[in-house]
Amino acid sequence: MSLVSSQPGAIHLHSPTKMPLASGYLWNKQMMLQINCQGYANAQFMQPEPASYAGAPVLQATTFMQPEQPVYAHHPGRFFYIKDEETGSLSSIPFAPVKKNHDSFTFIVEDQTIRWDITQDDLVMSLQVRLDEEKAVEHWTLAISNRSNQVKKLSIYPYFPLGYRSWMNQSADYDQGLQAIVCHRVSPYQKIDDYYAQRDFLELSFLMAEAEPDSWEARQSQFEGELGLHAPAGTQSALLQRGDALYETPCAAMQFRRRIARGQETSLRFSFGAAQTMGQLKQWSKTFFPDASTTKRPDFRYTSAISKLSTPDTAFNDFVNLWLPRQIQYHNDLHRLSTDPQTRNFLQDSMGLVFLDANRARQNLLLALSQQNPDGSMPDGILLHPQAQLKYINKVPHSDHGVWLVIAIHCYLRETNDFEILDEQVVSHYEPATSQTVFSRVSATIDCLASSRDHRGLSFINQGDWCDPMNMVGHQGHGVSIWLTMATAYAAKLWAEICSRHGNNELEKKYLDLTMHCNSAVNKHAWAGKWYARGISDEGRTFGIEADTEGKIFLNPQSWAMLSGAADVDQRTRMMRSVNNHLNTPWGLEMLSPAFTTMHEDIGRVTQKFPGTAENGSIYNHAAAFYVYAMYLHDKGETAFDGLRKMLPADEDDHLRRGQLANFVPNYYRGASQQHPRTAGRSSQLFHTGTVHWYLRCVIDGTFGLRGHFDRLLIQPQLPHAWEQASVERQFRGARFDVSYQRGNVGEIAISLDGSKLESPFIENIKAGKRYRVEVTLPILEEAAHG
Ligand code: CEZ
Repeated sequence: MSLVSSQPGAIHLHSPTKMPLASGYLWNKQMMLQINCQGYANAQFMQPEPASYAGAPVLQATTFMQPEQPVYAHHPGRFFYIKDEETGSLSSIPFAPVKKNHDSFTFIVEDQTIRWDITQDDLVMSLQVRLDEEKAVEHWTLAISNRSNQVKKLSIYPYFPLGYRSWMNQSADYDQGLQAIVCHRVSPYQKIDDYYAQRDFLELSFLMAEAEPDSWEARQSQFEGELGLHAPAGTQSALLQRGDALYETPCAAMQFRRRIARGQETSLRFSFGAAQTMGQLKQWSKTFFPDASTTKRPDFRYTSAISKLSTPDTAFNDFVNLWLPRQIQYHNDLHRLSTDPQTRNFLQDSMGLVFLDANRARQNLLLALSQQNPDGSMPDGILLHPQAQLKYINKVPHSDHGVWLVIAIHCYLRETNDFEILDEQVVSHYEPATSQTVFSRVSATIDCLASSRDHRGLSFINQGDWCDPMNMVGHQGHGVSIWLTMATAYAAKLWAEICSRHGNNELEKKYLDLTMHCNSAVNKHAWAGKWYARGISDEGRTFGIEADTEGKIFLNPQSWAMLSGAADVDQRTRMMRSVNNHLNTPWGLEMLSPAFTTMHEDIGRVTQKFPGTAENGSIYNHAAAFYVYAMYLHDKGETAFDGLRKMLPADEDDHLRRGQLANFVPNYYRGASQQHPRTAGRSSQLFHTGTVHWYLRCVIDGTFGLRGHFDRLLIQPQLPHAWEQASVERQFRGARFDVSYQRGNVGEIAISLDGSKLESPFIENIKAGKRYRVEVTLPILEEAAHG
């Protein structure tokens, strides 16, 4: 059997050990659960800052979600031990902690459930988890049927470790009335103010069972004993010992003794999560285990403006039909588990949201604008909650946030044509509150970007731009970012287009001039012959050039020179060649190369990251997506699609190398492929990434060429040449377009709308509610990737 197989809406992995970190994630508006094929899990809920109801057995540092987190023997997870009472043999599902090989194993990730189908010793076991619709609660079902010729006498033990809950107060015990292990904690604090802030926290963790258990254990050390989790003491005796945890590490373990006759099935249901009070748990217990018929929920909750893809590349179809809009929605629901998303992230999330829920995107844009600084610049983070504060990276001043405002609004307008938004008054959330229109606020943002440039016309980088850890290029106030200068040029170009459509030709000219100035400044100071440099340090050192021994070439300035229009045809050709020679790998494009191996005090923290991880020369998919977008804008569809495709695992070897499934685009894959070939291609496993929003734009605007153009739809596809045909459904301005593509004997693309040939690539006079049929015939062409 192949290692990985998929069908619309589900990806199956048939081994628990070949890709041990392969995982799925589920979320609702309050929480996120990531669980891997072996059963190790990370769950967090928002109250309003991230919190947990089960965690590590030691004090944990609070931080944002990190890539490449390892699992360890006592890692939190959801485990079920199965003991054959007659033979005494012990195994566990999904796989950990016993890690005994099953006769068959399938890990199945779906939109709303994560499941395992496992067979072992004539037992057919099916385990599944889904989340509550709104609460921070997981609902688990385990069904076991007996295919042997004898009665099976089993003890089934759910074992849900809770971890070290608090240094002030933690305890756990079984509650008879609730049929639940309930763990109490007091979240540690020292300041009195925090007492009031934390008073309403969900401090209870619970594992509730539908059926009454035969026994239980709430004290972790008593459950585990001395032999370790693969042979816990609790499972060695006939019954669990019903221990409580009194300021001792708690756990939630239960025992169910079941005799399963031949051909019969037994099933158990559990709910696991966080609650505030015992009274609340009592209430909830009545609703947690409804009839199976009422728990059915529709599949495919997430669709975007482009759906029902049918192309020869089925994994790509599945990704764009489901997993991609799903990941975009996740970002917009939980904002990377933060209450103060970085402004650039929030705005790019809104950009993706334009294609899922344009109204919500609109509200988000207005919210971001209401937090604009009085000088017109955008703040480092957007506060989503009255108590939210700027934290972590948002305490470090970055220079680029305004750029993303313009990009997101431009994208919103192209898709919706909602020019009324420009006249909306936005009241600032600062005192004294001022009211200004969206139009004047966005203009002020660009003016601010324009004035944050030096005498050469290059943009000051401050303590970072898009690249957070590039914090020491300009911390003394002189260093500049070539990328940001280009991004400013690009933003000004987009805004000029809006000004012109808004009837303001004076401003249109002003912003086109700004674009021109920025572009000529980068051409004068940063074109290095074969590519553009990345920046100029406080001391005036230009870096990201051939003469550097490491960090010679950065991807972002090349991509954005193509977006901003700084690069002419000759420069584009040279850059693309350089990108291909220096940055291309089988897993995508590296962000820079060679990766830094030592601290460069005039560049900063990025050079201290391990070579080939994160911003230090990994295949950072967000950066790769900018390049793909630039390729589509310059009609390099083949190279562009190659970039998109490489963001996902393909064949079996590729899955093994990356170690993750195609259910999300990760933040990065390991790069530095020349320096560290052994680890190159390995997934970061982190599904927080701005890549997804650009990915969807690339697919809509580029691959299928169904680009919103204010009141019109522009048809300009760049299908991969290997595709003979394809079809897709596009929603645009309330109308539905059934679009089919095929190759034929035509010199150039021919389009027909409801059977009549279109003379221009635009579809106009679109009527909401109407269904259109679009047929596109494409010429048979050859263009080599990375040509
Ligand atoms: O955070 C991302 C940011 O969320 O890094 C991107 C940036 O554009 C995104 O807005 C590139 O720098 O501080 C660090 O060193 C972290 O590595 C962050 O830069 C990084 C996080 O790992 C999340 O991906």
